[in-house]
Amino acid sequence: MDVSAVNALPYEDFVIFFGNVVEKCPLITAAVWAKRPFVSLAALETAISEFIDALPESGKEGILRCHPDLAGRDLQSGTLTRESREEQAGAGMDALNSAEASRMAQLNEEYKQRFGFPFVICARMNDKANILRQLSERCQNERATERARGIAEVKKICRLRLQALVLSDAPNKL
Ligand code: 2AL
Repeated sequence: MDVSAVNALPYEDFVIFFGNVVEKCPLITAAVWAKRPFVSLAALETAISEFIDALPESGKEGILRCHPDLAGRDLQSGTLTRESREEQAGAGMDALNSAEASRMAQLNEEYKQRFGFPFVICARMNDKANILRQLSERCQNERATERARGIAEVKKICRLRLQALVLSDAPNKL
């Protein structure tokens, strides 16, 4: 799908197609539709990034709270979004041994207790060992540092989701 095809999408289709580039935040996609025409896919990504940056800190934390835990309840109950399921499986989150699973659950809880939002990391850019190490290290940070770090990870996830969508021929199915 090239950028002219993206620019030609009515907002209903645009939101269906790009609505989960930020996990469970179709409002962001719906808002940036009004910024068309995009000169490139990178310009669409920039529009999303700028929208997020303009939110108050409470809005940024809201975005983080829309993310499922890694190896958490949604993975176990099969209720992850397709994108999240693929990302988590790619990082081995669906194949943790019992020691790893309980460490992950314990650290995820500790992180949420401390910050009031979940630990977010771009799973496609990390493996299991790296995720566990970063989760443990990042529990020590300040809240504002973690809010910014989590949002930076959301943007990495968004970039990879956008690329996957635009490279696929999925729009033909709209
Ligand atoms: C996720 C997710 O669902 N996909 C990803 O890359 N990271 N969740 C998370 N809490 O980091």
